[in-house]
Amino acid sequence: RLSEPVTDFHYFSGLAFDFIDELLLEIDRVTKESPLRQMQTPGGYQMSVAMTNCGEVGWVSDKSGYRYSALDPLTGLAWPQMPPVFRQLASLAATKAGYPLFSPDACLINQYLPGAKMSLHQDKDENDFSAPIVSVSLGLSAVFKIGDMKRSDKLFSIPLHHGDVVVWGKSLRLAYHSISPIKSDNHPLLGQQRINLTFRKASF
Ligand code: MD5
Ligand code: FE
Repeated sequence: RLSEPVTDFHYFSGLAFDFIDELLLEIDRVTKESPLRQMQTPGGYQMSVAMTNCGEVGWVSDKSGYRYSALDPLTGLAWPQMPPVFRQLASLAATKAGYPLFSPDACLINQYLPGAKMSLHQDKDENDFSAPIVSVSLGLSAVFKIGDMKRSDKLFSIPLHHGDVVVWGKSLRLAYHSISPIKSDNHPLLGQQRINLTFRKASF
């Protein structure tokens, strides 16, 4: 399927630029309510990426596994609501990519400090694989790598920069992917960090 470099991948360079100020304000609000935290993997490691969520459900990991949860295990409360500007940007990108009905119920907020990475994995904890995933990159740049259905498949590199929005279509939903360790640098707006917003339809 991916013998040709990645298809069903829609890259909108700088699409988030007009939304940045509002996005940063809302990220502050969400992370005050449900703080960023480094979750434990089922294997007992601590992830280098710090995470939180907003929306009806949020992705969590601990010793008993990965899953979506309606409650934040740190606060015991529901996750913060998904801010309208988040929804607006996710819908705009999904519509441009040919998914006008995309209606995310989960937004994972990933914070990468220099050195943080996300090892090769598949996103398979969602119930609805017919929906795309929309991801918004803010702050420091990253190298994203994507393969195919097998861990051993050849990887293609895609640079992700501040303001970029990517829609991963349904034919890529189960492709292996990773984020290489973030290089130490300073971003004029976000400082020494990369933030990624990942919008998903997790429940049916
Ligand atoms: C990131 N996050 O930049 C990425 C953006 C995650 C994760 O991978 O699981 O939190 S999402 C990129 C993505 C999602 C689903 C499928 C594919 C890529 N893909 O098929 O390549 O923090
Ligand atoms: Fe992923």
